[in-house]
Amino acid sequence: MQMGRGLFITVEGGEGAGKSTNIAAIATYLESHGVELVVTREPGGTRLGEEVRGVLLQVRDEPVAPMAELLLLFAARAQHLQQVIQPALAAGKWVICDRFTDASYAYQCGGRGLPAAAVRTLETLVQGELRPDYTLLLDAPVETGLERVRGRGDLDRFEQEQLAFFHRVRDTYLQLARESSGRYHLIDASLPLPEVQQRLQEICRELYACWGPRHPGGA
Ligand code: Z5A
Repeated sequence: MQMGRGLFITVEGGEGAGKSTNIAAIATYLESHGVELVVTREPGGTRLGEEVRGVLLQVRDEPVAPMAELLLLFAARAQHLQQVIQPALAAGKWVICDRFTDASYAYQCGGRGLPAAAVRTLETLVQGELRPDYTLLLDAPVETGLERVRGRGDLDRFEQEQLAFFHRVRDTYLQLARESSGRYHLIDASLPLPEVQQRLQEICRELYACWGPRHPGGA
């Protein structure tokens, strides 16, 4: 990581793993310790990105080509990086992003069957050398997560996928966590919320101790 730049943390997981709920708790914890923070999400995070998100999540009467889906995600990501993520990191702020490129590996490669090389090529093109410093993977059995979100009403285009799709997504995330164990923190998101949040707080405490405002290389 470059000296003086902020920490780039991504939060990943399947449907209903608790990303939104827990990001709010993480942000409260870090901000109360004086960390300047930008909380954002993908797809989204900019006006253009939020429009792309609408296009991607909307249920359509035509099949969406997996490559078209991937390119839309990376178009939104390019805008997000230029407009939000890179300026924040350069200003020494920490960025917490609800999903990032690992979601493209999990959903578009694992879920939809695109080759990982396609994501790797776009990753290099769009991000250059920027990669998340830490990734918090909220992992729960597929059925547990779906049960949590399916109580919410109308399902979006992803949520309407078959069970096998979500199993492939989860398997890909777990494989990424094994391959990049230095970057990944795996959290059992099937536990009761207070226990999940306690574990996340421990991780944040460690990150703060290493990279917090008082650390010489920190924000
Ligand atoms: N996508 C992609 O395909 N490729 C990419 O590169 C990117 C994204 C970046 C939208 O993302 C879609 O974009 C996503 C993948 C695709 N597919 N889908 N669907 P999203 O992150 O916005 O969508 P999501 O995963 O569906 O988010 P979500 O449904 O909002 O889930 P969540 O944020 O992980 O969960 P939550 O809202 O915090 O919690 C859900 C409920 O569970 C809520 O009532 C909580 O109170 C409850 N909850 C949370 N944790 C617990 C625990 N531990 N116990 C009990 N109840 C809990």
